[in-house]
Amino acid sequence: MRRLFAWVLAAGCGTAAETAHVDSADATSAFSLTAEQIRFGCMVMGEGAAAHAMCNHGHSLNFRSENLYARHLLEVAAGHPAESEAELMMGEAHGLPDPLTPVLEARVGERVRIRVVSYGPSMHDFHVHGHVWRDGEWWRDVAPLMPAEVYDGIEFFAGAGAEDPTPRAGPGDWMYHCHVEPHIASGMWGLLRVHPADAKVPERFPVQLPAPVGGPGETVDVWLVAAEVPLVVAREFIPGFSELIGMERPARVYVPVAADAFESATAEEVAATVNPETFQPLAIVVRQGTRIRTHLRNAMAEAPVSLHPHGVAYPVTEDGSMPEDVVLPGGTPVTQEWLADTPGTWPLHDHARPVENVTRGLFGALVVVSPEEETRIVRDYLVIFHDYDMDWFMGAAPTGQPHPH
Ligand SMILES: [Cu+2]
Repeated sequence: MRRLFAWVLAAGCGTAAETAHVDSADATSAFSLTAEQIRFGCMVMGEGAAAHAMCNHGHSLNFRSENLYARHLLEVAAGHPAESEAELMMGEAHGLPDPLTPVLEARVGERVRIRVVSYGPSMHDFHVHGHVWRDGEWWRDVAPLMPAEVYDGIEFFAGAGAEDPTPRAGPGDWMYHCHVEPHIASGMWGLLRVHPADAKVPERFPVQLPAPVGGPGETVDVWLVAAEVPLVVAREFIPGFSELIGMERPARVYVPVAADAFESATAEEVAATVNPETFQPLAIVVRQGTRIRTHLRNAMAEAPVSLHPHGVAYPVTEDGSMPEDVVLPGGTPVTQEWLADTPGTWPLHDHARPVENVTRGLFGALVVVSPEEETRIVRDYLVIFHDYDMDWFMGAAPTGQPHPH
């Protein structure tokens, strides 16, 4: 433990007596840190206003945050060398479970597409290990995104090249993450799991995007209820962790429902359809040329909600950001209709109270697929980078108050 103490103290986070102790080999029960000290790996950034401002946001992927720094501390506490974090970036290293963040899966040689969307106040930079992709004249393995920016040109053969299915990286667990380093430490990473080419796998992996629906001339109805649901967003590796962030977060999300449940389902019934450990952001996936007709109901207790799309074609009355587009709690549902004429990945989010609602989870994506893409892509994934502001969930900023930073 001397090494851990030295590392923590070097970052200026208090005295040894306050920082950490390990009483037994059972690290999960004996390890403890104060909330301030484990604050999302902020120790690695030092102290002061800048560190606080960056670390005070829970850096998340698809609602979930896997704190690499907490995993590191746990491994060190269990007696593993502290020098390297590399093993943590692989699945099941030292018996640790897979990250809560999406595990993107494919077999060697299957064509993978990753669509990245960014929400929130930060800049992020998508990076995946072992793979490159083609971007016009350039080969790339990083893609920077500003807030509300989309980068959906990440395509490669799993375990192989961008344009050649000959094995290159091979099977295994490959880390993907935001390359803003403090964001890795505080949760913004996941795994690309490449199975051997002959592995028996499900036809569709759990977080894979659904197959596109609709087509030219067709109308697809989407029934959505905005609801407050508890989501499991982080893991309590270390006692005290949940005191800081809560393992469950009272998220606000769009929940797709069946047409016949749209008007009648109670807030509790809608919430009951959500698995808090696996629920993913809303993804409406259609073929190019489809008319999308959304129906939005508000089952939340107090927040107004709307649905504002990017990229699709519509008259101004269907924008989702006008006063008449807002659905009040218990209010009359709003129907909107858009033409998905442009292939790509498009943000889709609340515009009734965007700072608070989008921070809490009212976002998703429209995915418009061309016939050629539908044939080409075998495994299609959506990764949403976002930050949930800890102050909202720590009670520092009551509902409706201005953003504290
Ligand atoms: Cu980032």
